Amino acid sequence: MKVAVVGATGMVGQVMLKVLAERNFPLTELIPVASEKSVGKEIEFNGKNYKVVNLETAVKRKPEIALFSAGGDTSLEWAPKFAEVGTTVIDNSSAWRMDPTKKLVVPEINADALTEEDKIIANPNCSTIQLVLALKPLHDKFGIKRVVVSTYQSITGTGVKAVQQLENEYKGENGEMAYPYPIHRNAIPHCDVFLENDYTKEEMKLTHETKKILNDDTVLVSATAVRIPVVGGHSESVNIEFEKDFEVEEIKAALKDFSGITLQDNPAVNTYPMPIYAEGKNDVFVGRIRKDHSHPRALNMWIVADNLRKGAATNAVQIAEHLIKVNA
Ligand code: 2RA
Repeated sequence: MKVAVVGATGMVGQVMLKVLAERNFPLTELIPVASEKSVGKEIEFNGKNYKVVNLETAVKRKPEIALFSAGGDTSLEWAPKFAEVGTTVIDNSSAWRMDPTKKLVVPEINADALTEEDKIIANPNCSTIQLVLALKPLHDKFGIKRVVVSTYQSITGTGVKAVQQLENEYKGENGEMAYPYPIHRNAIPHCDVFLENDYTKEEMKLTHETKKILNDDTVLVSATAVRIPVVGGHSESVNIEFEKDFEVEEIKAALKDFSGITLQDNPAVNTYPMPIYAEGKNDVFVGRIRKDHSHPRALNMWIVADNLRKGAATNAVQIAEHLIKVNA
């Protein structure tokens, strides 16, 4: 199987390659795609060197699958061109997520809805994936009325420029700024851009994408997205109001049984999820599960995941794995 990775030299693209290799994805030929300045560079994958090519060349090679992480504009222009030659595109940008004709997929939740007709599949936003994976088993069992989420997001979600800014600030050096303010010793309540309603795009992605993936517009979601000087992953403090009564043990059992979730919840021995330990892992980690004592049917919990893995690359590769399974 020929697989293209569009954006192969970027942060998510590099993790896509790592995850493809780790999971022994059955590809016979890798087509690494990047901008003109990287064309001709060699990328080593599973002991073989592949030359980076541009998008025009990659389309002509007609890969069966193309994993995209190259920004919305590139995806809007090129995903249809790949689809026209029969490629199935799995796109990590926000370009297609809310398109009513495109599926927004977290495999453990809604991959079964995919058919051979789906030639452009949207990978949800990283902060949405980890949230909705934890919500799904609880929504099925107890009916979710409302979610209030505050995120504590890794700078890797912004990209290399942000990581460089933090390193410069550690060293007391000036340099290019990825954020309007210093990120070292700071918390910036501003992820992506502000909209007319005074929410940021990141916050509205959590609201809109969660409804689409759960396939339930009645679920109310209110979000605050904050950037913090952390690299390992995104953390989220989540308050959930349910339709039905519940016991914490029932919540834990529902989470524990759901694929892709690891419970880390034993305050007596300081056990709870943290990005420093989630980094490099593919699961979504849930802990600090406790009743909200201010409401009869509400719960608080803490969700952590590596935003470059389950939040992007691993979820995309898992969609590709599902496609192989169903088309086998
Ligand atoms: C962020 N979720 O963390 C966005 C894009 N990866 O900045």
